[in-house]
Amino acid sequence: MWTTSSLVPLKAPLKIFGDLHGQFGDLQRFFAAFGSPNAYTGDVDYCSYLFLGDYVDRGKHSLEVVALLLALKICHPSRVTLLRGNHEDPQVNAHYGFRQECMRRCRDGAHVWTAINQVFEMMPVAALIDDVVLAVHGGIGESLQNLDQLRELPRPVSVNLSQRNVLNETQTVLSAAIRIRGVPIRSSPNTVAFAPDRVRAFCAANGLKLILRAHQCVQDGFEWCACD
Ligand SMILES: [Mn+2]
Repeated sequence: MWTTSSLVPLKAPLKIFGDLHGQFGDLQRFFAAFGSPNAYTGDVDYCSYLFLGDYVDRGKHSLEVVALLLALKICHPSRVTLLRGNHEDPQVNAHYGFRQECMRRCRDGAHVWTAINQVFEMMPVAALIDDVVLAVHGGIGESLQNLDQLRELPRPVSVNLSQRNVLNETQTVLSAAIRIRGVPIRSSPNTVAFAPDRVRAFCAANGLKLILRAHQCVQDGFEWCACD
């Protein structure tokens, strides 16, 4: 992760996974249904895997999700990309389950929790697929203007998402939420909303066809937004 830019260049074909949130069973089901990064039975020789962040918290098996994804990253470094989500932050995952899981299940839980959060600080925040699809966990917020701003984001970085009113670009990309007409956004101090007009303008200015994101739950598992 250290050797790549904060905006990772990727090539299709790709399989892309949204928030896992400690649901190791769901990750196993996805791999069983769609193939896994496996040199023997899988398709990792011609297909890449992109995970959009929020590996920990909420579910009961954050440790298994993180351990498996990091092992896959080590086995297939150029084929597996792990982006950072807003829960890859100690200020957040101390409160939504990951810290408690480490303390309960590991002999030296505090050390495990701290060490894994140090890995999170190294994760890139965005990927650019075939130069035309931007993938991020949260979105583009209100202030992001171009892809160079993403490429230049510093790492390792502690973003402290719990802090009010001091959003930097990394925080914005990780926690931005899209405002869909008629659907209110759960307001929190670190939510930066962006609307379909921003999506269209950002795509036009940067030669993009699509922004691909996770972070917000939708009824059918995926949803199109801001399409003409
Ligand atoms: Mn999220």
